[in-house]
Amino acid sequence: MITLALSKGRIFEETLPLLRSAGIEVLEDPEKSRKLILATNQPDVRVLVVRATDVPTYVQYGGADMGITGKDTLLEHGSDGLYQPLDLQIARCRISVAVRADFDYASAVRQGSRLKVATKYVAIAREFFANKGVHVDLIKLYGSMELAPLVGLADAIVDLVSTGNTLKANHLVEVEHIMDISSRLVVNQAALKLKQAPIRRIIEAFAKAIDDCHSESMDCGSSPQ
Ligand code: PRT
Ligand code: MG
Repeated sequence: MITLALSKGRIFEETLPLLRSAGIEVLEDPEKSRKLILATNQPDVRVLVVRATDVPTYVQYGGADMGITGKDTLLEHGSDGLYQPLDLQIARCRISVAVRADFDYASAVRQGSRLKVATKYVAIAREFFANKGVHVDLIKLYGSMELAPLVGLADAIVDLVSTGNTLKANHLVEVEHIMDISSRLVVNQAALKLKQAPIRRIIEAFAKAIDDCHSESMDCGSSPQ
């Protein structure tokens, strides 16, 4: 049995075409079913539905053999014990610093002010501002980061941006582009040894699907714009 951990929403949706190219069809829709273990048309492949931030944990401890997770989650969680054979180039976005449109970020940085930064990505934010030599007080949030500058909880946020519509709707502007993000295939290292043939088959099918997608310059459903 091969167990693949996925999160509901964009990662699940964008993974379906890759699974299809490996001959795998998921038999239930996680948005409709309450089941957390979904069968596929392959009797020896099943899908676990877990929170996006829990995917690396399931794979690390062998609760799943493989999983698909954003690079943001991997950087924040750490990737000990995880083999990362492929950048799937799905669920693409960027991680950025944003502030209220009326906040003068450039002068705050120039003057060496201490910034209050709200984020779910404490590790990524800490490293980014340390490299820049900016002193920050980090405030850990679990969602809706965009709200923090609006109510004076923070001067800035570090968050994912794809279309930029959420920032715009909340009168926030992007002032730093920290890095580009896409989703990675992660594999449990012990599973890779014990179930080498079926796992390799899936990795190769995914790799071929990504290649085909790029060589034909098709819209592969992963463009944020
Ligand atoms: O929702 P939950 O708390 O369970 O977990 P999650 O938010 O971590 O999961 P999910 O499914 O929302 O995101 C899973 C992964 O998708 C992330 O870890 C990223 O790698 C990737 N991804 C790609 C994104 C986005 N694009 C994205 N736009 N994740 C979140 N967003 C957010 C963004 O932060 C903003 O608040 O979507 C909102 C809309 O973005 P705009 O710029 O298009 O308006
Ligand atoms: Mg979410």
